[in-house]
Amino acid sequence: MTLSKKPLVGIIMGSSSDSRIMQGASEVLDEFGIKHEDQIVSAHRTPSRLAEYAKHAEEMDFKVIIAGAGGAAHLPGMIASHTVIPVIGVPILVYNDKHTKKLDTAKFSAFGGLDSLLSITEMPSGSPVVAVGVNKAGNAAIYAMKMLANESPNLKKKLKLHKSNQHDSVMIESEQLKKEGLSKFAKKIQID
Ligand code: RP5
Repeated sequence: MTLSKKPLVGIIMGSSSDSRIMQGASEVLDEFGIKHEDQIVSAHRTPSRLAEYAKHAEEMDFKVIIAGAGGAAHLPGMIASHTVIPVIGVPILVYNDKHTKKLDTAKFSAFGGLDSLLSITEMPSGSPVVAVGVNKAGNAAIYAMKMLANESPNLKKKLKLHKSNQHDSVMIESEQLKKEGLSKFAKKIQID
């Protein structure tokens, strides 16, 4: 499988407001040099386009689709019902608010993302969708690459390096914590 010439991953989202979260998937794929094609496909506002997109994804020979949606979150399941390409759903917490730039002042789904998580994972038997955690678009990208890595030793190597880098950064932090003491260390950790 050629991993660089054409997009292997299709990223779709139900609304432009989802792009703030879904960009997390593109960032991770870009970091690993995996090409992706990104589109907005609304299950409720563009239902016919949804079916067309599924055909397009098959024509493009995408190996995996990452689909993010908030609220009732029909998009991942409906795409999965139109194609045999595996679909990874990203349940989205913030939605229906295209004008707020800051996430902390944006509108949230009434059920805190649990609505979209359950909607995506509770597909009836026969048309499965896997899901990552709420807003975890980056994890969807890592999972997609794990699937692609079955056909690419080079990508597998990169993912293993990514794992060992994660290990190393925890070791560095742990050493620092041991040296400074917990109270001093904790004061320095800023959560944005
Ligand atoms: C879902 O409902 C979208 O994925 C988005 O998260 C939310 C709001 O969509 P719009 O009101 O922008 O159509 O379909």
